[in-house]
Amino acid sequence: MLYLVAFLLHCLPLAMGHYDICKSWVTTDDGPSWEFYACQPKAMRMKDYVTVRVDPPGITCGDPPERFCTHENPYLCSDECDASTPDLAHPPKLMFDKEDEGLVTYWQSVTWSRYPEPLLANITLSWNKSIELTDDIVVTFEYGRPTVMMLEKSLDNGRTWHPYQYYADDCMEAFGMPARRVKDLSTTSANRIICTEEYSRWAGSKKEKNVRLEVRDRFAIFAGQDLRNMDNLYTRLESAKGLKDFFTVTDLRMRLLRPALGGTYVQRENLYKYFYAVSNIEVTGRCKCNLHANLCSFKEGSLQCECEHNTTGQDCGKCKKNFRTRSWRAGSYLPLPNGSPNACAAAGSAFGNCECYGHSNRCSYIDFLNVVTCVSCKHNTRGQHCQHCRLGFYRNGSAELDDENVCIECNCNQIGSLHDRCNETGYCECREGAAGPKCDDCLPNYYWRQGCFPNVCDEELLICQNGGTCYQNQRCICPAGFKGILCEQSKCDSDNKACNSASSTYLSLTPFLISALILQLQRLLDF
Ligand SMILES: *[C@@H]1O[C@H](CO)[C@@H](O)[C@H](O)[C@H]1NC(C)=O
Ligand SMILES: *[C@@H]1O[C@H](CO)[C@@H](O)[C@H](O)[C@H]1NC(C)=O
Ligand SMILES: *[C@@H]1O[C@H](CO)[C@@H](O)[C@H](O)[C@H]1NC(C)=O
Ligand SMILES: *[C@@H]1O[C@H](CO)[C@@H](O)[C@H](O)[C@H]1NC(C)=O
Ligand SMILES: *[C@@H]1O[C@H](CO)[C@@H](O)[C@H](O)[C@H]1NC(C)=O
Ligand SMILES: [Ca+2]
Repeated sequence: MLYLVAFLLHCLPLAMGHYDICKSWVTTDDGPSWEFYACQPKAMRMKDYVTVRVDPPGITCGDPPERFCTHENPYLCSDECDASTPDLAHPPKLMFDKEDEGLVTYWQSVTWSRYPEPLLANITLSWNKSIELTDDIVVTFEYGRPTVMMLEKSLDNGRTWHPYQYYADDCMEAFGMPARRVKDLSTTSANRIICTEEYSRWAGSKKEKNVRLEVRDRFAIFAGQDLRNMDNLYTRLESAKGLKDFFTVTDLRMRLLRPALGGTYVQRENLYKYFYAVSNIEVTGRCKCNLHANLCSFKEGSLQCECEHNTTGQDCGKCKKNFRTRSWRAGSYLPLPNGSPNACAAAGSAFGNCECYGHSNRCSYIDFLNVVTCVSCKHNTRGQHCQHCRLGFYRNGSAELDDENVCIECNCNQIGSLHDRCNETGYCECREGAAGPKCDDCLPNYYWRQGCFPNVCDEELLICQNGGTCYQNQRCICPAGFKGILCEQSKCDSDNKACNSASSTYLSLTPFLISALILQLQRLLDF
């Protein structure tokens, strides 16, 4: 049986091509069952799914209509761009259309009439989906390629941008970078950001039209010419995270910084021949599905992986609900040639029957207790199944047990609370006088000073005696001749008659105040 499984594992995916299928129905001695494999979608022409934006506003030619010339024929300015006439308009969508044979269609910018102010344009392509490039990005320019441009990329739907490649006829002058070629890169520098002069020099506007980001040449560093040894490439993509990310994008931006000059300096007397014109942008890649899908479809305006292995999300980046027995993992190209699916698993499945609610990857058998228990529960959980919250944390009522946010820190005030544990609704246990869910408030008649202390006095009780005044609820400031916490004691000698009488008056008048005093003293002593 083992032999049969091994045989099937070995042959089926290979018969289909590399990582093309996610599962297959196989027959073993134990009967038929599913086998699962690491899988990825086919490469596609990504320009069919892109959203484009051209900046700044007004950079597209034709509004108002404008004449332009070519470098070959600089004084025969017979061409015209007019946005209101379909045949003469050059909107951005013409960079992505299917061209009928012989008819080249292109987006075109305004001419450089505002020279010497630079002629700048950004072309931003967005997919709202992570894409792994599988072939060169090829941008086709009509009427000459820019002398200076750069390519940027984003991995987070345009929130942050990073340089991808610099292009100039003189890299040192334009960007302060030495010129390099991808062919000269090595295995350790395959994801280096370079400046290249290969695509920016004047070669006649008809001859060399393309500007590339060389993906194949970079693959070839590992897979050899003709990309024969893809296994070696996949092994490298697996072990070097930076390398995989290098070929992954959600957005691309071309920053056009200086147009073609026709091999000479800018001629101020004829600025109608300087502009950008792009007829095609070819981006070939596959949806990034973390090796958990072999199909990627265009739904509701966005590409989406059709996730297998009980994963879900736009990139199959998490486990489906009820399949979070262990933490999510991307599928793996390794071991060669078929990889590992790293499928998400439901409770009670092959994972030794030990449910950890996705907070642990590992179970361990404890011999003397004869139990299997989760090891190193994450997300502040604990317990045999990571089903409890660690001390000092409480259960998030709106989160499922397999949610990363399932345990919330108690955050008890260290001074106001007895310990850092709390009850199921996050209430801490307070010391005397303290109050509030976190014990950082004081009860009425208490004041906060490194903890809650009982008020000795306050405005309403007017508890300070013999004309004493209350200071911040903490003590009575006594008039001359009186002392004590409530100024209840006379300072007079006992053999002074006048004093004795005053003191006895006080005693006889206010037995209530004495008991209040004793109460307050008791509180202070208890504390
Ligand atoms: C192009 O995008 C960059 C950011 O990547 C921005 O700094 C620049 O101002 C933009 N240029 C134009 C012309 O919109
Ligand atoms: C991006 O894709 C997500 C997931 O498919 C979708 O919910 C969202 O609406 C999309 N955003 C845009 C701007 O298309
Ligand atoms: C996913 O879950 C279903 C049950 O809903 C199961 O039949 C299938 O085998 C699971 N797939 C994997 C890869 O675990
Ligand atoms: C409780 O869990 C929900 C669902 O995951 C989460 O949105 C919320 O932020 C969590 N609450 C706290 C206080 O962490
Ligand atoms: C937690 O303590 C607070 C305050 O003592 C109380 O109101 C609440 O009912 C307690 N919650 C539980 C679940 O015991
Ligand atoms: Ca076109």
